[in-house]
Amino acid sequence: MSTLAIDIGGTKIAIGLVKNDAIVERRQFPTPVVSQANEFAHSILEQAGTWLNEAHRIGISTTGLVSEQGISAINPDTLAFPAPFPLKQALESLTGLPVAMLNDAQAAAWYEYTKLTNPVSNMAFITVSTGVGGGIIIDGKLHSGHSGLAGHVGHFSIDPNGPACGCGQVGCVEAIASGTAIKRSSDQIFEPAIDNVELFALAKTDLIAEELISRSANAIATLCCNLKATLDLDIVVLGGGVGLADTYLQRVQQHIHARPQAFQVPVVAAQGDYDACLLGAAYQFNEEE
Ligand code: BMX
Ligand code: ZN
Repeated sequence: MSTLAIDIGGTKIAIGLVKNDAIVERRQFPTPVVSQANEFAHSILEQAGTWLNEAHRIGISTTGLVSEQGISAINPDTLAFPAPFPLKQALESLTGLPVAMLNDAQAAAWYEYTKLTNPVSNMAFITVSTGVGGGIIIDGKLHSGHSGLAGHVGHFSIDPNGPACGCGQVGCVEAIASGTAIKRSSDQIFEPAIDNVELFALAKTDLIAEELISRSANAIATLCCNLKATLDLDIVVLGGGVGLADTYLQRVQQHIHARPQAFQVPVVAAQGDYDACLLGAAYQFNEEE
Protein backbone atom coordinates (compact mmCIF):
# COMPACT_ATOMS: atom_id res chain seq x y z
CA MET A 1 0.00 0.00 0.00
CA SER A 2 1.28 3.47 -0.89
CA THR A 3 -0.09 6.50 0.89
CA LEU A 4 0.15 10.11 -0.21
CA ALA A 5 0.81 11.82 3.13
CA ILE A 6 0.11 15.53 3.53
CA ASP A 7 1.16 17.55 6.57
CA ILE A 8 -0.32 21.04 6.60
CA GLY A 9 1.39 23.46 8.95
CA GLY A 10 0.99 27.17 9.51
CA THR A 11 4.17 27.92 7.54
CA LYS A 12 4.80 24.98 5.23
CA ILE A 13 3.16 21.92 3.74
CA ALA A 14 5.17 18.70 3.59
CA ILE A 15 4.01 15.91 1.30
CA GLY A 16 5.41 12.44 0.98
CA LEU A 17 4.86 9.07 -0.57
CA VAL A 18 4.85 6.59 2.30
CA LYS A 19 5.31 2.84 1.88
CA ASN A 20 5.57 0.42 4.83
CA ASP A 21 5.90 3.27 7.33
CA ALA A 22 8.81 4.84 5.45
CA ILE A 23 8.86 8.06 3.45
CA VAL A 24 10.16 7.13 0.00
CA GLU A 25 9.61 10.53 -1.62
CA ARG A 26 9.31 13.89 0.13
CA ARG A 27 8.83 17.51 -0.83
CA GLN A 28 7.80 20.68 0.98
CA PHE A 29 6.55 24.10 -0.03
CA PRO A 30 5.19 27.23 1.68
CA THR A 31 1.55 26.93 2.79
CA PRO A 32 -0.50 28.67 0.09
CA VAL A 33 -3.01 31.35 1.06
CA VAL A 34 -6.14 29.52 2.17
CA SER A 35 -9.12 30.37 -0.01
CA GLN A 36 -11.41 27.69 -1.44
CA ALA A 37 -10.87 24.07 -0.35
CA ASN A 38 -10.86 22.95 -4.01
CA GLU A 39 -8.21 25.44 -4.98
CA PHE A 40 -6.11 24.52 -1.93
CA ALA A 41 -6.47 20.81 -2.75
CA HIS A 42 -5.45 21.49 -6.36
CA SER A 43 -2.27 23.25 -5.32
CA ILE A 44 -1.29 20.28 -3.14
CA LEU A 45 -2.06 17.72 -5.86
CA GLU A 46 -0.02 19.73 -8.34
CA GLN A 47 3.00 19.33 -6.06
CA ALA A 48 2.31 15.61 -5.66
CA GLY A 49 2.45 15.21 -9.46
CA THR A 50 3.05 11.60 -10.53
CA TRP A 51 3.09 10.26 -6.95
CA LEU A 52 -0.66 10.30 -7.22
CA ASN A 53 -0.57 7.49 -9.80
CA GLU A 54 1.09 5.29 -7.19
CA ALA A 55 -0.98 6.28 -4.15
CA HIS A 56 -3.84 4.04 -3.00
CA ARG A 57 -5.06 6.54 -0.40
CA ILE A 58 -4.41 9.95 1.09
CA GLY A 59 -3.68 10.77 4.74
CA ILE A 60 -3.78 14.37 5.93
CA SER A 61 -2.49 15.77 9.20
CA THR A 62 -3.31 19.42 9.55
CA THR A 63 -2.97 22.33 11.88
CA GLY A 64 -6.42 23.30 13.22
CA LEU A 65 -9.45 21.67 14.74
CA VAL A 66 -10.64 18.76 12.58
CA SER A 67 -14.30 17.74 12.50
CA GLU A 68 -16.49 15.83 10.03
CA GLN A 69 -17.33 19.16 8.37
CA GLY A 70 -13.71 20.15 7.84
CA ILE A 71 -10.90 22.18 9.39
CA SER A 72 -11.33 25.30 11.48
CA ALA A 73 -8.74 27.45 13.22
CA ILE A 74 -8.44 27.64 16.98
CA ASN A 75 -5.82 30.33 16.46
CA PRO A 76 -6.39 32.04 13.09
CA ASP A 77 -2.94 33.66 13.44
CA THR A 78 -1.45 30.18 12.91
CA LEU A 79 -3.50 29.52 9.77
CA ALA A 80 -6.76 31.31 8.97
CA PHE A 81 -9.02 28.57 7.59
CA PRO A 82 -12.44 29.83 6.51
CA ALA A 83 -14.43 27.41 8.69
CA PRO A 84 -15.28 24.67 8.17
CA PHE A 85 -12.75 24.02 5.43
CA PRO A 86 -13.78 20.76 3.66
CA LEU A 87 -10.34 19.66 2.47
CA LYS A 88 -10.98 15.94 2.95
CA GLN A 89 -14.11 16.10 0.80
CA ALA A 90 -12.30 18.19 -1.83
CA LEU A 91 -9.45 15.68 -2.12
CA GLU A 92 -11.86 12.74 -2.20
CA SER A 93 -13.83 14.18 -5.09
CA LEU A 94 -10.74 15.32 -7.01
CA THR A 95 -8.90 11.99 -6.74
CA GLY A 96 -11.53 9.32 -6.04
CA LEU A 97 -9.17 7.93 -3.37
CA PRO A 98 -10.03 7.21 0.28
CA VAL A 99 -8.93 10.17 2.42
CA ALA A 100 -8.40 10.32 6.21
CA MET A 101 -7.73 13.52 8.12
CA LEU A 102 -6.61 14.30 11.68
CA ASN A 103 -5.16 17.24 13.57
CA ASP A 104 -1.38 17.32 12.97
CA ALA A 105 -0.28 16.77 16.57
CA GLN A 106 -2.94 14.10 17.20
CA ALA A 107 -1.75 12.18 14.13
CA ALA A 108 1.88 12.46 15.24
CA ALA A 109 0.93 11.41 18.78
CA TRP A 110 -0.54 8.14 17.55
CA TYR A 111 2.44 7.43 15.30
CA GLU A 112 4.93 8.25 18.06
CA TYR A 113 3.03 6.17 20.60
CA THR A 114 3.34 3.06 18.46
CA LYS A 115 7.09 3.69 18.08
CA LEU A 116 7.93 4.02 21.81
CA THR A 117 10.73 1.67 22.81
CA ASN A 118 9.16 1.05 26.23
CA PRO A 119 5.37 0.67 26.03
CA VAL A 120 3.43 2.99 28.39
CA SER A 121 -0.25 3.82 28.97
CA ASN A 122 -0.35 7.60 28.95
CA MET A 123 1.63 9.83 26.62
CA ALA A 124 1.48 13.34 25.20
CA PHE A 125 3.07 14.51 21.98
CA ILE A 126 3.83 18.23 21.90
CA THR A 127 4.94 20.05 18.76
CA VAL A 128 6.58 23.44 19.12
CA SER A 129 6.51 24.97 15.66
CA THR A 130 4.52 27.84 14.11
CA GLY A 131 2.06 27.17 16.93
CA VAL A 132 2.16 24.73 19.84
CA GLY A 133 0.09 21.60 19.19
CA GLY A 134 -0.59 18.47 21.17
CA GLY A 135 -1.98 14.97 21.02
CA ILE A 136 -2.91 12.85 24.03
CA ILE A 137 -2.85 9.07 24.41
CA ILE A 138 -4.77 7.75 27.41
CA ASP A 139 -4.77 4.05 28.25
CA GLY A 140 -3.19 3.33 24.90
CA LYS A 141 -5.84 5.18 22.87
CA LEU A 142 -5.72 8.52 21.06
CA HIS A 143 -8.06 10.86 22.91
CA SER A 144 -9.39 13.51 20.55
CA GLY A 145 -12.65 14.26 22.35
CA HIS A 146 -16.16 14.45 20.91
CA SER A 147 -15.40 17.66 18.99
CA GLY A 148 -11.76 16.87 18.15
CA LEU A 149 -10.44 19.58 20.46
CA ALA A 150 -8.68 17.32 22.97
CA GLY A 151 -4.93 17.83 22.94
CA HIS A 152 -4.98 21.53 22.05
CA VAL A 153 -2.54 22.05 24.91
CA GLY A 154 -0.98 25.08 23.25
CA HIS A 155 -4.02 26.92 24.56
CA PHE A 156 -3.46 26.18 28.23
CA SER A 157 -3.43 29.69 29.65
CA ILE A 158 -0.43 29.74 31.99
CA ASP A 159 0.05 33.47 32.61
CA PRO A 160 -2.92 35.79 33.27
CA ASN A 161 -0.59 38.74 32.63
CA GLY A 162 0.93 37.18 29.53
CA PRO A 163 0.61 38.08 25.84
CA ALA A 164 -2.71 37.89 23.99
CA CYS A 165 -3.19 34.70 21.98
CA GLY A 166 -4.89 34.63 18.58
CA CYS A 167 -7.41 32.14 20.05
CA GLY A 168 -8.90 34.95 22.16
CA GLN A 169 -7.35 34.01 25.49
CA VAL A 170 -4.44 35.61 27.30
CA GLY A 171 -1.14 33.98 28.26
CA CYS A 172 -1.52 30.75 26.29
CA VAL A 173 1.53 28.50 26.02
CA GLU A 174 1.38 29.10 22.26
CA ALA A 175 1.53 32.88 22.72
CA ILE A 176 4.68 32.49 24.84
CA ALA A 177 6.52 29.46 23.45
CA SER A 178 5.74 28.97 19.74
CA GLY A 179 8.14 29.80 16.93
CA THR A 180 5.84 32.70 16.07
CA ALA A 181 5.98 34.01 19.65
CA ILE A 182 9.78 33.67 19.83
CA LYS A 183 10.11 35.54 16.52
CA ARG A 184 7.75 38.27 17.69
CA SER A 185 9.85 38.90 20.81
CA SER A 186 13.10 38.67 18.89
CA ASP A 187 11.87 41.24 16.32
CA GLN A 188 11.35 43.73 19.15
CA ILE A 189 14.97 43.36 20.19
CA PHE A 190 17.22 42.57 17.24
CA GLU A 191 17.81 45.09 14.48
CA PRO A 192 18.16 43.99 11.71
CA ALA A 193 15.69 41.19 12.40
CA ILE A 194 17.02 37.63 12.59
CA ASP A 195 15.18 34.36 12.02
CA ASN A 196 14.78 31.68 14.70
CA VAL A 197 17.61 29.53 13.30
CA GLU A 198 19.95 32.52 13.68
CA LEU A 199 18.53 33.17 17.16
CA PHE A 200 19.37 29.62 18.29
CA ALA A 201 22.93 30.04 16.97
CA LEU A 202 23.25 33.44 18.66
CA ALA A 203 22.02 32.04 21.99
CA LYS A 204 25.38 30.28 22.40
CA THR A 205 27.06 33.66 22.98
CA ASP A 206 24.27 36.19 23.56
CA LEU A 207 22.37 36.34 26.85
CA ILE A 208 19.28 38.04 25.44
CA ALA A 209 18.88 35.44 22.68
CA GLU A 210 19.43 32.75 25.32
CA GLU A 211 16.70 34.28 27.50
CA LEU A 212 14.15 34.31 24.65
CA ILE A 213 14.65 30.60 23.99
CA SER A 214 14.71 29.75 27.67
CA ARG A 215 11.38 31.55 28.18
CA SER A 216 9.82 29.34 25.51
CA ALA A 217 11.35 26.16 26.97
CA ASN A 218 10.19 27.12 30.45
CA ALA A 219 6.59 27.54 29.21
CA ILE A 220 6.77 24.06 27.61
CA ALA A 221 8.14 22.68 30.90
CA THR A 222 5.16 24.22 32.74
CA LEU A 223 2.86 22.62 30.19
CA CYS A 224 4.51 19.21 30.69
CA CYS A 225 4.15 19.46 34.49
CA ASN A 226 0.51 20.57 34.18
CA LEU A 227 -0.18 17.59 31.93
CA LYS A 228 1.59 15.29 34.37
CA ALA A 229 -0.64 16.61 37.16
CA THR A 230 -3.77 16.23 35.02
CA LEU A 231 -3.19 12.88 33.32
CA ASP A 232 -0.33 11.23 35.21
CA LEU A 233 1.58 10.95 31.95
CA ASP A 234 4.33 8.37 31.64
CA ILE A 235 6.19 10.28 28.95
CA VAL A 236 6.09 13.39 26.75
CA VAL A 237 7.37 13.23 23.18
CA LEU A 238 8.58 16.53 21.75
CA GLY A 239 8.58 17.48 18.07
CA GLY A 240 8.37 20.47 15.73
CA GLY A 241 10.98 22.78 14.23
CA VAL A 242 11.58 24.59 17.53
CA GLY A 243 11.03 21.54 19.75
CA LEU A 244 13.76 19.61 17.90
CA ALA A 245 16.16 22.54 17.52
CA ASP A 246 19.61 22.21 19.06
CA THR A 247 19.55 22.26 22.90
CA TYR A 248 15.79 22.94 23.18
CA LEU A 249 14.86 19.51 24.58
CA GLN A 250 17.66 19.75 27.17
CA ARG A 251 16.39 23.18 28.21
CA VAL A 252 12.86 21.81 28.71
CA GLN A 253 14.28 18.93 30.76
CA GLN A 254 16.33 21.31 32.92
CA HIS A 255 13.28 23.45 33.66
CA ILE A 256 11.25 20.34 34.52
CA HIS A 257 13.94 19.13 36.90
CA ALA A 258 13.61 22.37 38.87
CA ARG A 259 9.93 21.52 39.61
CA PRO A 260 8.59 19.36 42.44
CA GLN A 261 9.28 15.70 41.80
CA ALA A 262 5.59 14.69 41.64
CA PHE A 263 5.12 16.84 38.51
CA GLN A 264 8.25 15.76 36.71
CA VAL A 265 7.85 13.70 33.56
CA PRO A 266 10.43 12.30 31.11
CA VAL A 267 10.60 14.14 27.80
CA VAL A 268 12.10 12.57 24.67
CA ALA A 269 12.55 13.66 21.05
CA ALA A 270 10.15 12.41 18.38
CA GLN A 271 11.26 9.19 16.64
CA GLY A 272 9.83 10.59 13.43
CA ASP A 273 12.05 13.64 13.92
CA TYR A 274 10.84 16.65 11.87
CA ASP A 275 8.50 14.31 9.97
CA ALA A 276 6.47 13.02 12.93
CA CYS A 277 3.32 14.78 11.65
CA LEU A 278 3.91 13.61 8.05
CA LEU A 279 4.39 10.00 9.16
CA GLY A 280 1.35 10.42 11.40
CA ALA A 281 -0.68 11.52 8.38
CA ALA A 282 0.01 8.16 6.69
CA TYR A 283 -0.20 6.14 9.90
CA GLN A 284 -3.94 6.82 10.39
CA PHE A 285 -4.68 3.90 8.09
CA ASN A 286 -2.57 1.38 9.97
CA GLU A 287 -5.28 0.47 12.44
CA GLU A 288 -7.38 -0.86 9.58
CA GLU A 289 -4.76 -3.21 8.11
C1 BMX B 1 -2.53 25.82 16.81
C2 BMX B 1 -3.74 25.11 16.23
C3 BMX B 1 -3.57 23.60 16.44
C4 BMX B 1 -2.24 23.08 15.88
C5 BMX B 1 -1.09 23.89 16.49
C6 BMX B 1 0.26 23.52 15.86
C7 BMX B 1 -4.81 26.31 14.38
C8 BMX B 1 -4.81 26.66 12.93
N1 BMX B 1 -3.88 25.46 14.81
O1 BMX B 1 -2.56 25.72 18.19
O2 BMX B 1 -4.64 22.91 15.83
O3 BMX B 1 -2.11 21.72 16.17
O4 BMX B 1 -1.32 25.29 16.27
O5 BMX B 1 0.21 23.86 14.50
O6 BMX B 1 -5.64 26.81 15.11
P1 BMX B 1 1.48 24.08 13.55
O7 BMX B 1 0.96 24.85 12.38
O8 BMX B 1 2.49 24.83 14.33
O9 BMX B 1 1.96 22.71 13.20
ZN1 ZN C 1 -4.53 30.43 22.76
